[in-house]
Amino acid sequence: MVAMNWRVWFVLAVGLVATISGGARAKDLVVGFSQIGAESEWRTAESESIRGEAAKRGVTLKFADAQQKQENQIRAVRAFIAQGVDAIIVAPVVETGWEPVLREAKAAGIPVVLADRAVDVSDPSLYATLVSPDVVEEGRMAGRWLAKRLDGKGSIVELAGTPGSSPAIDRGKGFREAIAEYPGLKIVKSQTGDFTRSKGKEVMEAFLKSGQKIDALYAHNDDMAIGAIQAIEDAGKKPGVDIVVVSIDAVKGAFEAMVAGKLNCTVECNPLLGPAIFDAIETIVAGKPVAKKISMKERLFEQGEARELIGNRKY
Ligand code: GYE
Repeated sequence: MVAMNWRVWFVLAVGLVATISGGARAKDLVVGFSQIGAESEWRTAESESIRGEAAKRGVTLKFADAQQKQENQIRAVRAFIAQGVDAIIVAPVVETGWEPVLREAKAAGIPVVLADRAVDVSDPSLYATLVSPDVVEEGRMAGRWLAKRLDGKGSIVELAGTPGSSPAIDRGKGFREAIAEYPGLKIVKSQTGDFTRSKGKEVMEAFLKSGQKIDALYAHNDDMAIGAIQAIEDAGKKPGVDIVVVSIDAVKGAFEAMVAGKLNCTVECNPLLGPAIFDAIETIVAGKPVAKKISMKERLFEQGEARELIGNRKY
């Protein structure tokens, strides 16, 4: 047994050093994920992407659905800390109110990766990175497209996302920035539809009943636009023709609505964040630096190209 030569010892020693310095390998990781809920097609696609990527890499994922409530998210994060997970993913429903629980995670030495929505904290070291599309730019893209389509004049109604959430704030901001150059374009009504089809429909019904002249609808996500399209049809008008409709996400449902001629344009927001999130987590637990924000490039899709592209859509 003493016959192990220096070569064998060398291999064993290298293996040991690699294990220690490499930290936990992907397949040993335990990661907690506090998801907002399932309010939209987009959100469901994101959950699937994160779950699928965890399974692919052999990561144990603890998934907690917050049903749209921040207090449920805070409770889930505290439970993950108590369980001593290796990392925590949070898709924060709103921007504010995160400091205390993020401090607890930091004190426990557990890195937090934010998925798709930003938080408003005074100390940026409270989270490791934000993996998210550029939501301000999405709003700008929708605004620029609509300004062109309306030739710089018209009355716009806006269906905003969840109040206090970063995509609602930033998509509102980006859009206003883009249309500011056109004094003939006015946002005549703006109300939240909470990123859901049912609320989008309900609020659009009220907009239509108000008697306000409406040339276009800007919805912060496709689901609200799809709900609103139903309301427009119920009111005896043609969505996509009598009222121009532009929204954000580019989910399958939006492509179907474009093929049907009811939605005019959707700006892509990629929900397939799983690979980028777990790349970041593996880098962080290996003790290497990551960028504070990890974004992806996106484009918009118009009605005319929907039929050709719908078959290739992954979400
Ligand atoms: O656009 C919307 C959703 O946070 C970027 O949340 C995300 C948004 C997405 O429910 O559909």
